[in-house]
Amino acid sequence: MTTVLREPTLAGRDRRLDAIAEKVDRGDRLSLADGELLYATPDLYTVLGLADKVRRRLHGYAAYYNINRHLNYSNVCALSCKFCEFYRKQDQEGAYTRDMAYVREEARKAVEAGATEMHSVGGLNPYLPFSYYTELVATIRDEARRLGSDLHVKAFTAVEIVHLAKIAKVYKGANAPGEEGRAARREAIRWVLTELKNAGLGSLPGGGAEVFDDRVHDEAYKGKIRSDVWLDVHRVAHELGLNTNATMLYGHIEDRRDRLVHMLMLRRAQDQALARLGYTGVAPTWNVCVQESESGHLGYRGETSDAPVITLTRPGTPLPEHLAFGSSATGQPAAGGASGYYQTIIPLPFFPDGSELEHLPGPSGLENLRTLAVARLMLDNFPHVKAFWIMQTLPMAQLMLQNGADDLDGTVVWYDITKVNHGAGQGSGSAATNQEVNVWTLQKAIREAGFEPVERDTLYRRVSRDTADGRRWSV
Ligand code: V47
Repeated sequence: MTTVLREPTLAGRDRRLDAIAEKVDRGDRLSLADGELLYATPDLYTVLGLADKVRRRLHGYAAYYNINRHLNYSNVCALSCKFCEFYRKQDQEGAYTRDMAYVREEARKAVEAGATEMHSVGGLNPYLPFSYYTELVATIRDEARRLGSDLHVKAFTAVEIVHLAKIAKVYKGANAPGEEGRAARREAIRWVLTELKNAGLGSLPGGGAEVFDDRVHDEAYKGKIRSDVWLDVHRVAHELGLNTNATMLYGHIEDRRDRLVHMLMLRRAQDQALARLGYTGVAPTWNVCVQESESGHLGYRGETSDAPVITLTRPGTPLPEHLAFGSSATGQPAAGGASGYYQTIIPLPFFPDGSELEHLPGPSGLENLRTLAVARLMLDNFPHVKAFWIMQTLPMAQLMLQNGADDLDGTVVWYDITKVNHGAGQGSGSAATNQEVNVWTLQKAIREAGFEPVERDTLYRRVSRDTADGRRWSV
């Protein structure tokens, strides 16, 4: 899958990249073929430099982080995805489901540490009722408010939302073929998201997207929702005014083209989200065409010129104010901006250890750098690119700030999806699930990379802290 670089990487500029560089200078949209060249060229440094140019155009010297906590409420899962080392069966050793006393205590600890966000995801637990999930969200918010603060709850990946629709018994009819089934599915998703939003949900994380390809899906995570359903959940969330993120899990059995198609499908979905918010396309040229196949699934079917093309990365046109909270390009955060779009793409490198795909090597550091840079270049309508330090490692995430990333995620503390031993010096020790980094370390990593650390909230608004009591904050 990964190409061996035969030419030395410092062999000089690959002139084939000149046309792409010109497009980047003009802010023109890149095509699938451009993406393929960005992956194929041995001239990695030019690719990284182009991504850095776009990143600086959007965010100047700002690099974002937040103070957050991850809460994995249960690892019991009805699925057995091959790439996953997180899931357990109910009667298996190590299976857990957190009760509300635990959730409340985690919220209290988060508030006391000054967190602004609780990121909560879990397995598809067949034993929990729907009310558990609304209670989870409400409990986190309630505890934070009781302590005179608040926590933004970013929770539940798209596959969990569909699972919730099933256990709430509102998913009936959603599997019918064609338009009828899709309408029923969207209605069911809307119902679930509305209930969660009423309970206090603030946004959706980007997990569970994996790679939008039916072959890869059927081989590595068959029981999961496919791309059409994942995109539908996010679309409905956007329609309800909830911002969402998007991930791409790469470096397993997919190939680089699958990753590019994944990016193009997200780019198209973001065009649609931004169009719903009133954005008009800049000089439409062409766009990826995503069509329904005979089996009813969405997939890449070529390129067309009829969809709106909305880019945010043109030179001289800083991000619109409500997409640019905290950006040095626009200065102060705007209040009450429109919402309902993708905020950030988070490329997630595959960790084979402990999974059924343990025999695979996982992506190299160079592949991680390149993939993040390619994502920055292809996803010209995503305001942010996150180098999730937990999976990239902090030193690599620091390097990525110079190659397209503008965000590191946050302080995290406890993370159970992948268990990486980051070792001493980056947090409170080497226990695999205890993966904490303190604010000082995040800020230091950002400054060392030549950027200005900007604390943001989940919606990328600049956070101000009370100088007397650092736990108190406002946006
Ligand atoms: O959905 C699971 C991935 C995701 C492995 O939205 C794996 O801000 C690598 O989505 N190797 C969860 N990845 C993480 C996630 C996330 C993280 C940080 C920030 C945000 C955000 C979202 O982790 C899962 C899955 O795609 N994953 N197993 C693995 N072995």
